[in-house]
Amino acid sequence: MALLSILEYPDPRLRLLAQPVEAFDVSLWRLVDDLCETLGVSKGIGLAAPQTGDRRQVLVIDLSGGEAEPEVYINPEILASTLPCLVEESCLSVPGVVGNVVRSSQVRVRAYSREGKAFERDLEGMPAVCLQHEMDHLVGKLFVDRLSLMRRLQFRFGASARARAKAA
Ligand code: GNR
Ligand code: NI
Repeated sequence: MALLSILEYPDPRLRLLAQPVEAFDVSLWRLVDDLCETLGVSKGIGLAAPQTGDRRQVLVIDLSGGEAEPEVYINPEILASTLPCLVEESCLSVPGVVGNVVRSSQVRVRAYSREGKAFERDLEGMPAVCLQHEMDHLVGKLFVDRLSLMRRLQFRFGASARARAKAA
């Protein structure tokens, strides 16, 4: 197992489209283990492979605070979703920023386990929100893209001011 480093905004690799996993082999199992270990020390509730520079459709979720094994979702697809709600989110790849985004409060997801077995699961509340946040990472989307116009402008202004301060 190894700790992976987490890419941060504005790293362009966070914007790439992840590819479906085709081989359920030791390289995949190593990635899953490393994502779980990295999630464990990061204090996050979820982590997606593209946040570590890996372009496979793999994500892990742990809302137990490290008490349970993280849930693993490979090649996830949302089959149905209901009831939009407003949730305050943060992201390990956008440190220091929080903001409200609209998400579905219930989703039905289909995915593969690390052994390559397909499963379907109904999620509600924070697990549902976290899954949607992680699935966004698989298509190069960040929660800051979903903020209100005003909040997004505040974020962009702050980000460009920080970049200028760093360059100076
Ligand atoms: O740790 C995280 N907290 C969080 C809070 C609200 C909604 C989504 C999240 S996911 C985030 C970890 C992360 O960046 N995963 O990609
Ligand atoms: Ni994130």
